[in-house]
Amino acid sequence: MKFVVWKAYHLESEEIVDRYLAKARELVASHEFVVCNDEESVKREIQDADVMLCWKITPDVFACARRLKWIQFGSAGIDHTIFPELLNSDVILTTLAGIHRVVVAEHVFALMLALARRLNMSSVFQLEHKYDRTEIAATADVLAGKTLGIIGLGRIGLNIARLGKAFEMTVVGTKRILEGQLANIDRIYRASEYRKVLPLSDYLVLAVPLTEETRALIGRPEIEAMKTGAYLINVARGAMVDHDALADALRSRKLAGAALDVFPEEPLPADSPLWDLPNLIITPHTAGSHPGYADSAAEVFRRNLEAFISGRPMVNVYNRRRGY
Ligand code: OXD
Repeated sequence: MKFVVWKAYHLESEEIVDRYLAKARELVASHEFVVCNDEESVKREIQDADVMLCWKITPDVFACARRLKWIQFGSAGIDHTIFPELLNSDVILTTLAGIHRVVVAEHVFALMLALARRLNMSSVFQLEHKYDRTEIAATADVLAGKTLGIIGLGRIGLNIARLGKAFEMTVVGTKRILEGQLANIDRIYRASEYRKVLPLSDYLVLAVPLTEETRALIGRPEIEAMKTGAYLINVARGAMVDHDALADALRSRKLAGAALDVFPEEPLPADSPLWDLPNLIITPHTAGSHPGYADSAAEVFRRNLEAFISGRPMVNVYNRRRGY
């Protein structure tokens, strides 16, 4: 079999990606394994490849594939690289969904604590050598006793809920399929009822995949429905939030603060007004970054490789009907 790798568009460091690819190469030692860095070489090498490992594929590259059967993507979400020809093909698409569940939940709590404890204000003061307690002492708050609303109780959402309980928060959330009893959740709603979570939440976290149902999930009316003084944290996808409406709500203090790890356009353009909002924390799509990526990604690839070769069910298969 031939495996082709297109090493472009990844969110990890080169060193971490190289470690993942070295492990993947070992797993397919008896097969051909070709790593491409540029579009021209991948267009050539994909022609007779059976399997591709990549972070993104374009229609032009996909059009060159003659016998491709499986693509293992290097990210949890693949909304950025879905196009009709890929969707309508019978190539198996697998993702790394789930590998970020602990690190993203910890990132969410880092952001929530930073917002509650006004760490962004302290950081600005530190750069200015300014020892000023007044506003920080007057506005810093605690998480205990507050309500945490989680839109999307999937693998990441459930880990956020686990931490929420450790911080003595009330946890409410939404789930696409309601089945059985879920640990760490005080109240659960169907995905379509997510607006019920808005007025309950002191901290509202978006942790759903981007699909037609979740695009533009939080617009002006939804922000209006939130508690005055609440916080919004988005570690899902930028296209879910109306950023003009969010900026207005942060300026008027309808929302006390927000934290964004994802943006409709990445990198966030240098002239975006979001940069200048003092009550907004921006992280550059790093909620899932950690050194364990190489091992976790290679483990998903190993399981899928074994399943692919033996014809058993693979893990993290992209569901074309659900859109994730
Ligand atoms: C992903 C991510 O893997 O956003 O999809 O980090």
